[in-house]
Amino acid sequence: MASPIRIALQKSGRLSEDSYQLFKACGIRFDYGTGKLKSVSSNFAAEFLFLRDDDIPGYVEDGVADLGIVGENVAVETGRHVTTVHRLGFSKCRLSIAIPRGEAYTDIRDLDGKNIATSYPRLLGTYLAEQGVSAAIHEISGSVEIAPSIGLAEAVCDIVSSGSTLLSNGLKEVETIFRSEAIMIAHPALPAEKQTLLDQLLFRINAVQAAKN
Ligand code: PRT
Ligand code: ZN
Repeated sequence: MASPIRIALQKSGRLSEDSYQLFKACGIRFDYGTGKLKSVSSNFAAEFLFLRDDDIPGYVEDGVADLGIVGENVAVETGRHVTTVHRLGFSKCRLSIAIPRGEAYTDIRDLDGKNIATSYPRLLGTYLAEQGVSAAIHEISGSVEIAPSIGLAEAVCDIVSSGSTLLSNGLKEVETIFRSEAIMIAHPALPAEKQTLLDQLLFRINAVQAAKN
């Protein structure tokens, strides 16, 4: 039997359930949600690793995993050299800049010289450079939305889905800088036998997606 293709999935979070359901719909069985870090499929040459989403692009770049499912926001932010092989259509969200609700806002130039707190310094830095805006980026790893109320920054740049987190922190969205969804990433140079397994997997995923539409 071919050596299994190794697929890294988020252990526990917003991508986990939909990632599992995708493989299930493809007819690929494996143990999930048991707390184990690894699981071997009983009916497809695949082995699953359960990891934090932020670590997945690095594992795929290094070849520890052949494939992974992550938010495109994380794939781009980590700057790892991986190939996007499929867009999966779930976990849709956007990365947006927000400011306190009471502040006036005309356009992006209003952010010149301001402090912006974010967990996405690379994506934000690229966007500001494209717009010709010079602002100070403060990288923080969580609870970004409280930064303005504690005087850490005048603006934030964070993931938005429904908008209710911004609302409950007295913030308003003023710029959308990136639109994201879950994507399947692959090591850029898969050996031929793994590429064959990836092709079989993508064939099944396309069939599942076509049946939904
Ligand atoms: O533990 P681990 O590191 O694996 O997980 P994590 O906590 O870093 O990630 P997780 O599970 O929260 O998110 C995984 C991916 O889901 C993200 O990288 C995005 O691609 C996608 N996604 C979709 C979201 C959201 N929607 C989302 N709403 N990621 C985060 N949020 C957060 C956001 O940071 C903010 O705090 O939800 C809040 C905003 O939501 P609304 O609905 O109030 O606007
Ligand atoms: Zn994470």
